[in-house]
Amino acid sequence: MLNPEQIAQDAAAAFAATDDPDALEQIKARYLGKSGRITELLKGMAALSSEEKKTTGAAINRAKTAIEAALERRREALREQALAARLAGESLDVSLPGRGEPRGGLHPVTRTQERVEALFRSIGFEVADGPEIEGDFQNFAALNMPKDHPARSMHDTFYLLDENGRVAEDILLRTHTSPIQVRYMQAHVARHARLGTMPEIRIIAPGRVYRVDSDATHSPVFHQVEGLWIGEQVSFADLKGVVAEFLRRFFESDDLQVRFRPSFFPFTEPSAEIDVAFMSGVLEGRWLEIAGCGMVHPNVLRHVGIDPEKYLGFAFGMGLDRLTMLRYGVNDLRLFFDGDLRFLRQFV
Ligand code: 2NL
Repeated sequence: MLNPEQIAQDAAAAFAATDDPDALEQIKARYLGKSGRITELLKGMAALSSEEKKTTGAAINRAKTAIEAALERRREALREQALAARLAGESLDVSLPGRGEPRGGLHPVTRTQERVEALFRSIGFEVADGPEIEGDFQNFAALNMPKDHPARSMHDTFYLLDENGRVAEDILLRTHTSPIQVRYMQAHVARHARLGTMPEIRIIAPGRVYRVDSDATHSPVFHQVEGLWIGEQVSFADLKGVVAEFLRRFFESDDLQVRFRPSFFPFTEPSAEIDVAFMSGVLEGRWLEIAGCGMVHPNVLRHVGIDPEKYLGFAFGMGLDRLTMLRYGVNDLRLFFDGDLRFLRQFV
């Protein structure tokens, strides 16, 4: 019969001789497996006397424990070897120069919007917001635009489809930012109904709007800002003062010329178009249409629950894209929507 101690020494030597974890487990089977050397020894004990069984059994068990310990030590050593090899492969040179993070920047139209918001906040206007998917009432009906108004046609307005894939006459992409103001007025009226008084409304409503229109000067998505001041004593003179002062501050030009021409909008009466003329630069002396405005139509006030006999006010609207083009000297509207970094980087 082979000496258990000798078998344990053989096993330890065999474990030490391999660097491969899988091979190590194979070798283990040769000693501790079903037909391994230790197992064979245990089977051979059947023939021994009970006195011999005691001493031989103890020797075999010592050998088995020694083999298991040697195996565990070798497993641990191989694990450490593998980890060390992996870490060496992943070594990092912290002295290398960094790759750098490209710096982001705001879109020029966003910069214009933030500038407009800051200027109006500075004279006491609040900035209002609302959904881009709107209802017929908020976008059209409340604004005194009757059912047969051309702006409501599918040639001009993006309508959404219902769950059956049919055009939902009632759900659309807002065609202007007016519905933000309609919602604001409705909420304002509801909030102050109990008090019997109504604080003034002074808001601007900037945002993205949509129309079925696409050429060199029109994009199906563009940006507007509208303004609204409702109170008991708000006049067309206030409108002229606020808008002219805003435009002079926006373009940083104290001598900017501003003129108001009679016009028509369904939601204002009277209505006017606003033109500006710069006193210097490439556009010097040319009148440019920049905004529309007017006194809020009594029907609009009625639709949102404001008594037009007690309150009145003015509203105006202008294109943020157009303001941006004039301020930065951009001549093609489409540049704002292409996402070309060669263009956009110039504004960072
Ligand atoms: C333009 C003209 C305008 C308004 C927008 C307005 C909003 C309400 C009530 C009455 Cl809630 N009016 N907005 C009024 C006049 C003109 O925009 O040319 N925009 C680019």
